[in-house]
Amino acid sequence: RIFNVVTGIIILCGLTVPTATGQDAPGPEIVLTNSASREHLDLTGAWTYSIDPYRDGLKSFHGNGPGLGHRRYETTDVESVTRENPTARYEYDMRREKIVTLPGSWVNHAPELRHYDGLMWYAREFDASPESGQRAFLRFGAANYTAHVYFNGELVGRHDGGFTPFAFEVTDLLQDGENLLVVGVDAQRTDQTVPPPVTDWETYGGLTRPVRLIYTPETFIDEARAWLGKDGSIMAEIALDGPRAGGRDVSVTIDALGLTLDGRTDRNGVWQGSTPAPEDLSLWSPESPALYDVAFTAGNDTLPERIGFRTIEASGTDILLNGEPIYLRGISMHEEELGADPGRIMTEPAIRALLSEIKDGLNGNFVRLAHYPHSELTTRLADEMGLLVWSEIPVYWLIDWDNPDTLAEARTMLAENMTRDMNRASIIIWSVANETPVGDDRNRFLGTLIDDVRTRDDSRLVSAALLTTSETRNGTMRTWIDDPLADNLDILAVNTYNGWYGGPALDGVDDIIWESRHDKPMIFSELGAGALAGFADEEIRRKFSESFQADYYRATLAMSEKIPHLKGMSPWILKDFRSPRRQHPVYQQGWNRKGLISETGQRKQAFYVLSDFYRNMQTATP
Ligand code: GCB
Repeated sequence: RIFNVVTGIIILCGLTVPTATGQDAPGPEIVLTNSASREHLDLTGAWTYSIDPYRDGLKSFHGNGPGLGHRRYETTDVESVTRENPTARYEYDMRREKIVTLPGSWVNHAPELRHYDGLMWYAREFDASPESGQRAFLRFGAANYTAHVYFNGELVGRHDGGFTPFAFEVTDLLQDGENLLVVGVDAQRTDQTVPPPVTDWETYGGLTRPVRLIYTPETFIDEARAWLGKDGSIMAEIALDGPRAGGRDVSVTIDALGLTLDGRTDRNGVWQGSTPAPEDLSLWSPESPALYDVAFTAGNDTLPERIGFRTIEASGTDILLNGEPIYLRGISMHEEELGADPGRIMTEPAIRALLSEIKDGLNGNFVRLAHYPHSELTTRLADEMGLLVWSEIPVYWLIDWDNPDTLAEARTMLAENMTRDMNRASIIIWSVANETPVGDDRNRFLGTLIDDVRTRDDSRLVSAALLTTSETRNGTMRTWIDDPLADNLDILAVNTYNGWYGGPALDGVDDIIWESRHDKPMIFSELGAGALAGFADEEIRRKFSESFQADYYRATLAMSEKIPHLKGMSPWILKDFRSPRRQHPVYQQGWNRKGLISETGQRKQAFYVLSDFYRNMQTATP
């Protein structure tokens, strides 16, 4: 709904209208902006689980269609039924299964589940006491990868994609008293999914983010957004859901600025308005991450938010934050907490620990959240702590480019990610892909995603991590971007590993010539080398030693200083992360070792090289 409003604004202002493909962009039916602020029942905590490698819980006994398989989602109390009827036969009993604490990934439930890639059933009983006139929604922060959601024995919905939120209405199924929620979570990816099966990170199947039963009034604010427009106005939009969504009075209030906007929704339940920003507005920036309490109101429903106001633009080869050139002093990060045995359990302290290493340890102002949408808590903390964010969807390496279902999945994922985080000032870049080889089908696929971003949001930049083309003549290597997508992106981003994966020896890296063939800012979305923490190897300085990694950083940073159009970087990567494809028995043992800190947080030599580089840069250009 809000999506159409943005298109409307664009047309009114007479700006370029995105292509038709963008206008069909699928959005989530229910967004539930800032759902954590609503009255809710927190369903994190104890759940039972049961593996189902043959997925027969979803099929008939012989596996050929729906029917009487081992249906773990039924409400039957197996124990009491079998006590009364001794001939009854059940080969499952979710109420008596093993217990785990969710959210989390099943890699931590039991050692034999580390590489389990099938269907897992989770069940949770809870008591509810809904009030009349209230609506109820089951809202999942993320389920990796496919979720089949059953409530009180009924299928209420299915969701594909492991990193974005989804919600199903259960108002009519919710009982006063005991309720049973069962979710089948299937971690398997296929060649048609986003991402495909082959990546370079741990899959972490499971219910990895909070599950909540959310209560709303009958007509409620489903989407609400406020931001600083390019013309300096505070813009706001509200979309209502419910029987009285149309023609309803709505308002947006920012007490600290003494500002109220109000109006009435159209017949689709949508309203948008704007007002010149007051002179005393403090702009959001990494140095001063000012956030305002904003209250959105519609009838008896009020939704609070904390919102920062800033502008971001690309101008020539510059990136302008609030109109001033900025260099992105960044690092990349996977969604994996510190510790010897992580399970993608991103609590607030766990996220804070990682983001503090970037902000305070590395003197950074930017984080690339690779390679998929991270927890909504992460982007909220980035707002609060003052870190600019690159937010990405897992269109990674090889995708089934000409498959319409795969494209639909990527578009839905993009829409879910964007609608979730529209109020995060920290997010300045939506990225649509990582390292995807140029080709007609791929160009079309990514072109559609770029159109979707632009249609939905003109207050941020769009990018993708691209591959480069190189040529070596007379010992000199020249590199440039030869990708038709570049014309369509605001920021050009490239992953570069010269001196680690190919390219010249380290002492030749800073001689590489980077040509600019587009009048646009470029960033290094990745650069990096592996090192086992504690393996210094000062004399030989071989690959996987801390000294090699530190030399690699010195050489690559020296190279970076010779590229005038380079306006930032997010080296690969903050922390060593689990990757099943990294199996060197001495140096890796199942971990990608390109972290600047080890999995337990031990800083490697290269950490200090980058930290010093960023500190000097900060002093030179505050
Ligand atoms: C890349 C990928 C990243 C990998 C990294 C590596 O280019 O984008 O996902 O983990 O290289 O370590 O090889």
